[in-house]
Amino acid sequence: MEERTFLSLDLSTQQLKGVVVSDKLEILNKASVNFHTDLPEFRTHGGVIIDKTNPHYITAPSIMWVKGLDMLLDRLTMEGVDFSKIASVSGSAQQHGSVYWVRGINNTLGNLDSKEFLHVQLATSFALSNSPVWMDSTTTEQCRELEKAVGGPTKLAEITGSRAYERFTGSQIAKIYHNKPDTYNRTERISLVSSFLCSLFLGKIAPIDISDGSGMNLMDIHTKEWNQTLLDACGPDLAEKLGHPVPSNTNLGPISNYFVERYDFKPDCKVIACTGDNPASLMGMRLDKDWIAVSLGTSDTVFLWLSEPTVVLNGHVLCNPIDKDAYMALLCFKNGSMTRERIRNNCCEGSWDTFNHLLDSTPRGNFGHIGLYFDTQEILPFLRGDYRFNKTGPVNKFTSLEVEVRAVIEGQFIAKRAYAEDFGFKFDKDTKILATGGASVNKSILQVLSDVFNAPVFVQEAADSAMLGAAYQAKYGLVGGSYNALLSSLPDPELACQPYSDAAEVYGPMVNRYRSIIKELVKCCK
Ligand code: XUL
Repeated sequence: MEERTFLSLDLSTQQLKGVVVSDKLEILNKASVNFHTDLPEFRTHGGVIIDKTNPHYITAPSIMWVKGLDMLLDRLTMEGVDFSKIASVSGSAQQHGSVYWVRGINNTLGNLDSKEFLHVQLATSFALSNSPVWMDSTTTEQCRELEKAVGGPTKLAEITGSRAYERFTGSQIAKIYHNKPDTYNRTERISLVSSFLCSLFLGKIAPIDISDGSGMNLMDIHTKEWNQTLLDACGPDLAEKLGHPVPSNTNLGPISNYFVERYDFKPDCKVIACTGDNPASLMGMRLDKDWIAVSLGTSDTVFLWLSEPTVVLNGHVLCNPIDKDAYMALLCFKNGSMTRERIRNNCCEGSWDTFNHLLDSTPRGNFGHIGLYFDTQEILPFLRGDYRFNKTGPVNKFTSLEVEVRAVIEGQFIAKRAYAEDFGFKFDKDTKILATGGASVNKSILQVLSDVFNAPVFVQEAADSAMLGAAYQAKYGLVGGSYNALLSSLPDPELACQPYSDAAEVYGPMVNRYRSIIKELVKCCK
């Protein structure tokens, strides 16, 4: 029997990427389409259009994503992919963005001519040509309305896993209904970016999966159904426009004929529900209950596996894409590597070697100094600017470069631990940290991470963890069984460092001190 393979796509902000994996989940082929450089006719910058008069209004042309799909599949063909071996397809996409399909869309999607490009045939299929994306922040008014509809931000967080956020889809849909009622009325179905991608493969509108669906401020994360009060607060007949949410590993049926005829997929190749990039990353990193994943990139993110949902006003609880009865916590910190690089440039003339040397030569706890550095408006905590403290109180400047270097790294990790604890994550002897992202190659930084969390740090080659997670989902959705057993042939993460024996003693009190400092600062800055 010929070996079967699996295909997954990741429709991220800047590019559309695709990967084919073997039955053992090893990467066989990859390709990508960069929206800015490969599709310049859409005039995006980094895949998005920032409105000239309102920089908070950020969208992407839906048809550009459609055109990207044919381009990507052609590139995979050039890479030697034999689509007839693909047993199932799945995907991940940037979260929160919304796509507005015109009436009659199922008829169009179900009757595509394989001799024509998709973007030619779907040119008039969108009631709104530019999809609002996660970077948009124009819906503050609608956010307050949504919170009011259910009795305040805490109540909304209790129901949906998050207080109202501008980028979440509910307030975005409400804005379209209020500002463009004609567009709303011409819309038969609304997809998330992930379910939009899935719809193209399926040849009909695909359901929204519960993990990405929990990033909309519309779904009750306990029942996994839409909350009618919230739907009504956004627009009429919204339940019909959204369709019924499904578990993330749902096998939705065979691939559309368009792909069978144009690319030689087998008619029984299956389409598995697509999900958001953060849930897909959780799958790609193979996170389990005792693990906490820390991704160190442009923005730093922290993922936790949650057995029960917690109510928090800082951060998000999403439905878990692997186990539909579990949850995941997502924490986003906007000031990650850029801020680390600023301090490196100021203190070490741009050299990581010097930075690491200074970091290694200062003691854990930094002589009681704490530094908080927020180059841009931070989400957690809601602050901007630099704040420095010695043992007794605020100071304008630290006395040495090494103190500043240790302060930026300790401050960032103490914040992550404090917010993870707020989620109810208990650090104990079984806790393990999985570090990913650009800065996870830096052992000196990882040692501080290990000490602050008092837990061993492991590393894994997790570039493209969202796309790999979706590839694992393609197989998992097809064959079922235990997710961990399915992935057992993949290499385990490697141990990078262990905490020093005094770590708990040093950082326990520092986390408490951090909490009181933040409380005061947030009060002052209000
Ligand atoms: C998460 C979020 C981003 C996008 C990026 O809430 O807004 O991480 O998913 O693709």
